[in-house]
Amino acid sequence: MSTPHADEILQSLDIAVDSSGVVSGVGVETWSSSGGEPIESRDPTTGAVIARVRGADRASYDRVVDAARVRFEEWRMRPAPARGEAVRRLGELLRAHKRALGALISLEVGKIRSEGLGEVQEMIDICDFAVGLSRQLYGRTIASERARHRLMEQWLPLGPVAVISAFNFPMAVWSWNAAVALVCGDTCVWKPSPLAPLCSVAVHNLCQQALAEHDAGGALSLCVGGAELGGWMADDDRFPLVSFTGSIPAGREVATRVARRLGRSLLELGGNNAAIVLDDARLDLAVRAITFGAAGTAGQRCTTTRRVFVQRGLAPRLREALVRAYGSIEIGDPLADGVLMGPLVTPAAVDAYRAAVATAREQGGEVLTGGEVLDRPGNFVTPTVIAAPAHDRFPIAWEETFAPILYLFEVDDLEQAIGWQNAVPQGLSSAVFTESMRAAEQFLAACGSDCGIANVNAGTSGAEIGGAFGGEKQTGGGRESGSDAWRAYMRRQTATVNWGDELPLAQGVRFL
Ligand code: UN1
Repeated sequence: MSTPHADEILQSLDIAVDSSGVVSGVGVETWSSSGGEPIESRDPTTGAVIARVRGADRASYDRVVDAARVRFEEWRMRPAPARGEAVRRLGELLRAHKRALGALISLEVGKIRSEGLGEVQEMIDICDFAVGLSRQLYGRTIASERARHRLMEQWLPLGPVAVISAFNFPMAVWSWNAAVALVCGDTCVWKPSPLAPLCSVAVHNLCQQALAEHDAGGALSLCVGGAELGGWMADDDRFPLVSFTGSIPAGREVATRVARRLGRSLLELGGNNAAIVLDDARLDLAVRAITFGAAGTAGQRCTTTRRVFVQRGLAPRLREALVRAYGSIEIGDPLADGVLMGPLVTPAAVDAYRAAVATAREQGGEVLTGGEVLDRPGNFVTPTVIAAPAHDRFPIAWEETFAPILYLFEVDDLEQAIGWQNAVPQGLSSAVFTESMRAAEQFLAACGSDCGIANVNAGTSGAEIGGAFGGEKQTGGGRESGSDAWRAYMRRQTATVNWGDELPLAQGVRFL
């Protein structure tokens, strides 16, 4: 049933699989491991089923959410630095299991080894960040207009948070939410992508260990399932906040349902990220950044570089250099040495790739390299560069295809490049390559990139956790991970304390 290295990886993470290939549960209080249909985890490299994980039915889901609610009432009263200690322990366990967790990501979603390890590092980093944050949940004091009054703003825990994550970062995106939410005093219920249930079980097991050592069982729990489960969470008043990462259509559905009950949602949806390369750019930097940005993770990051706007003077050289760089990308088993690109996640993703390449050709694009589905087991395609006509006559480039397809446009100048870059519904990440200080500043100014992330001489993907991560327009407007993104997980309270003997009213109002 499973590929040879799969057993080894699962064993090293204490994931037990019974004789019928189903992962056996941990505690039902924290992991909704009964009732629902088993969900198959498939290895995208071979197409084989690795194991099956039981999904949550409604009754087990309700039990998990109730437990998260009960734990919240206790957790919110612990001092934040004490909550940080549990996150510190989780970070230690992630460090100790980094290699195996990275390999499991490669096995289940097809990331190359280095990127699987990078994803685990991202989790470790956010745990470190959250531990520090646990002593920095600052509010402000405000000068009161009334005598002998103190006016202050404080941040308080919000409640259980639903975290719905996508397959492409099957561990890290959850951790950006969970590590921060925990120190903020919230509990979390995680619905991972049904394409990556084993990654969630492995992480969940480590969470249980860390939480048990801090007498905090139930603060992090797991429910495995598909869209129906996501719908339960969106409609569930027990979650004041639903954090959703995924496609724009699914995000629209979740946000609408959460809004109907006047809940809060934190959205991290699709991107359609561009790199602008001006005539004076360092070609070597641009080529490396674009190749990693577009072909890395087989084009399956929300930050993947999907469009390049190159100024005419440099266009022939960039084209040639990109085709050469793409020629050196070894495709294959993501855990094998030297491989730089693994498979796409599912056969459906291969179909979407094939369809986009065909549409691009119909719309006047010329495939410079790639464009093929490999004739071998697994979901393998070749990384593709397509020379595109004018952006406004090439609608396929306005949408996000989650695959390694890069559209290359020639532009006259920076203004045209920025105009085309911003002319799509998504607004996540962006980059400019230039040696000109003025051009870089123009790109970062109000007339420049309209994205949540804007980089100079660095690619669109691979953001650090220290910054707030997220984007504008249909990307959803949410911010996760570093900076002050923690505020989304707390409620703000404005408090006025009168320590005098009088009761002056604000705005000088007189009454009684
Ligand atoms: C995503 O693809 O959903 O900036 C997140 C990056 C990573 C996160 C991507 N740190 O590419």
